[in-house]
Amino acid sequence: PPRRALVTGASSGIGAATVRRLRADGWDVVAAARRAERLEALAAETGCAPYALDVTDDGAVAALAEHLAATGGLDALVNNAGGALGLDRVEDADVDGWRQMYETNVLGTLRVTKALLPLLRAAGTATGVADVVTVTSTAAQGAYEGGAGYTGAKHAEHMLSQTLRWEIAGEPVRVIEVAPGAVATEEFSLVRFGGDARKSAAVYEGYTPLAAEDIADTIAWTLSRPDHVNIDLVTVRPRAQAHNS
Ligand code: NJP
Repeated sequence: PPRRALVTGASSGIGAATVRRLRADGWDVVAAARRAERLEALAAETGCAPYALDVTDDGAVAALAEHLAATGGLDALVNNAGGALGLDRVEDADVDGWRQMYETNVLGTLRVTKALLPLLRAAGTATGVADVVTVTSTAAQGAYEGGAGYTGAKHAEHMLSQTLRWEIAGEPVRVIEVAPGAVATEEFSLVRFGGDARKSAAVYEGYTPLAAEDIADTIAWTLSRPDHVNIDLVTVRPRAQAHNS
């Protein structure tokens, strides 16, 4: 039977591209995010299963775990929901923006990973391997002006991923981290640059950002390694991006 993956933050950007790629690779895919109408369109296009989910909602995440348990379990989790808010200098920081960013990126990834690990462990035991992939950022690799909230959140996700790997080493669940540089998505275009992603990024930074498909390719590659291989951390950045913002 096809293996089954859950992608969070599947309604746009890297998540939607990952759903398309995994479907093309023959996976059953549950596509989760808050914007249900976008998921319906993605389902019509790709045959994925749409699932309305807010990763900041404990009850909703528990219900997701029950749903997956009752409908065939889970072989791979892609923790992708997240984004950058409050890209301000520390002295101008918006505390509520930071709270929301940590709730989504850090605690969202923790909540979903905790809730689904038993299912992944069961699938890995039955089939040989299961996977947790977390999308962090080059922002987890250094400081930049205005980035304290986002770099902190992505550092926390990085440490969650690295720590979990040690804690469950020896079990049939791989723990993988994919760290993108600048990717042309809604986050990149709307939140950071307020316009067309590729154009504004090129003007702003002087280079062409990655496409969401570049990261989807990387995620699919990590999942397709032989069972005994764990890709711990892959950084993918635009060729000319020389810093971590
Ligand atoms: O952004 P975008 P990306 N519950 O805005 C979802 C990281 N990253 O693809 O809920 C559930 O197109 C939201 O869905 P919705 C970045 O930090 C990016 O660029 O419907 N889902 C949407 O599907 C993030 O972790 C760049 O609003 C929630 C998705 O998240 C990941 O890549 C660079 C949610 C965001 O899609 C994907 O971001 C980098 C919630 N509470 C790392 N809140 C980059 N683009 O340059 C949001 O290094 N979502």
